[in-house]
Amino acid sequence: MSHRVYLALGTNLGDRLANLRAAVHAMPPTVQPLAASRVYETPPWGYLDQPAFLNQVIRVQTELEPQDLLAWLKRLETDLGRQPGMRYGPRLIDLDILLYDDLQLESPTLTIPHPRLGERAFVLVPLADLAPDLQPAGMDRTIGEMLAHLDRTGIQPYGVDSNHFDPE
Ligand code: PH2
Ligand code: MG
Ligand code: MG
Repeated sequence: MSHRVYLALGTNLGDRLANLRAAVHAMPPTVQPLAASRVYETPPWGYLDQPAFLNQVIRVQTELEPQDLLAWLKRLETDLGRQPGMRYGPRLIDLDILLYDDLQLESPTLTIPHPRLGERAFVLVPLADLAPDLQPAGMDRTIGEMLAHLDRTGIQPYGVDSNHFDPE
């Protein structure tokens, strides 16, 4: 069965745009990107003394179950050159599962929807490019409604608009 999944991409080390592109192109054959938000430059959140991030959200179609998808994403982060580092600290590439169909899942290694989704403008701004009216499982507001309550100061579209595609 095919699942519809939203992934958050983040990077603040090296050639950030190349890191995002490499991640999208290196998805395993079982994970097909269907749409991509614009790329945004975003001020660091959580730990402030680090370079600005680029963030993007993509919609993918996959047959992988959540834990298998997570394992693939972790491997891809490592393959792309990510080194272990501090929580919320600088990273070459971060690939997080935001939403997986209407699934609600809580396990020691994975929580879906992403537990801090609603607090993070750097996730909601790109997600709203693709799905402003989507109401995540177990939440009482849409992406657009959650975003209206957040400070999006300093978040700017970055680079060329061809990063953005959404055939729907
Ligand atoms: N990721 C973090 C911590 N802080 N800040 C921004 N702007 N973008 C991120 O992707 C990000 C962050 C840990 O995953
Ligand atoms: Mg993250
Ligand atoms: Mg992560």
